[in-house]
Amino acid sequence: MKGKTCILIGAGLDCGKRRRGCSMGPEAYRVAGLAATLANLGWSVEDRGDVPGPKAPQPSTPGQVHARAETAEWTRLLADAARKAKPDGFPIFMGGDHALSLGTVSGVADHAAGQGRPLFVLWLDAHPDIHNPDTTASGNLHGTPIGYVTGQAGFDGFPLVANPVPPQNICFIGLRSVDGPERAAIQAAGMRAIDMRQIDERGIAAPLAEFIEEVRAADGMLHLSLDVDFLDPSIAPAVGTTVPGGATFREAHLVMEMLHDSGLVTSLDLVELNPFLDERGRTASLIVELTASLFGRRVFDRPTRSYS
Ligand code: 5AB
Ligand code: MN
Ligand code: MN
Ligand code: MN
Repeated sequence: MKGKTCILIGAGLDCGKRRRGCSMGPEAYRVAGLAATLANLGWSVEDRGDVPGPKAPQPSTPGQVHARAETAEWTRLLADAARKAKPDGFPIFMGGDHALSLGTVSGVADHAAGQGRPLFVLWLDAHPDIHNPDTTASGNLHGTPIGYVTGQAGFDGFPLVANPVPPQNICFIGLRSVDGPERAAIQAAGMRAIDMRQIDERGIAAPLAEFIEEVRAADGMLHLSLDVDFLDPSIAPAVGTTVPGGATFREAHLVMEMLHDSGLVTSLDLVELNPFLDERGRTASLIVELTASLFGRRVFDRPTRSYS
C-alpha cells in the first residue's frame, strides 16, 4: 500500500436510485472517526473534502432511467478525482450510492493502464450491479457500475470508457439478489461470482484466497468496492436495499484482514450507507472498523497460512 498515505474523497452522490440519504454518507464517516482511525494505524491521511457534484433530482417515473444526466456528470467528476488522487496515495471514496463506482473504477482503470498494470475489482455486494440503462427494470443506475466499467453499450451521454475492465478481472462475493439479465451477463462472460451458498459451503476464505492469488500472479492493482448490503442487515441496517442472509461480522472482517495481508488493494469505495436509516451510527461505525482491518488493524501478527 503505497507510501502509507490515504486520501479521503467525499462522493455524496445520491442520484443512483430514488430513495435519498446517501448524500449524508461522507459526513457520517467523518463523524464516525475514519481519519483518526487510519492515522492511529500509522497512515498519513489527507481529506480532500467533497466532490461538488449535482444534487439528486426529484424522483422520476418508476421504470424510467433515473437521473441520467446527473449521474453522467458525477461519473466525469469522480473519474477525474480518481486519476488525480492515484499518483498521490491510496484513495478512499466515501459514498454516496453505488453509482459513484462508474466514475471511481473507470478513473482507477485509466491510472492502472498508464502504469501498464492490469486492474482487478473485488465487488462485495448482495447484487452484481451489472445492468446497463437498457436492461435495468428499476431504472436505478446504482445497479449499473459493473455494466459500465466492463464496456457495455447503452450509456449514452456518459464519458467513453477508455480502459474497460475485463470481466475475467472481476470477482463478486456475497451475491444473493441477481436479476435475469445480470445472470445471463455473468454466465456469458464466465465471471467469478461467489454467492452466499458457496460461502456457506466452502467458507469465505478459500474463494477469496484463490482470487488474491490470481491478482498477485498477474501483478495487478486491486480496487475494492464495499456495498453496505454485502453485510447482513441485522448488523448493518443503514441501507435502502436490504437483503437477508448477508455476510456476518467475522466473515467481513476476515475478508478485510486477508486483503490487508495481501498488500494488493490500492483503492476503495465505501458505498450505499444511508445515515438516515442508521441506528445510533452503528452501520457507519462498522464500516469504519472494517476499513481499519483493511488498513492493518489486527489482534496478533500471524504467520502466513494457506486457505484450501
Ligand atoms: B446496489 C436491482 N438489481 O437493478 C436493480 O445496492 C438492485 O448498488 C440494484 O447493489 C442494487 O434495481 C444496487 C434490483
Ligand atoms: Mn451495489
Ligand atoms: Mn447492493
Ligand atoms: Mn443498495
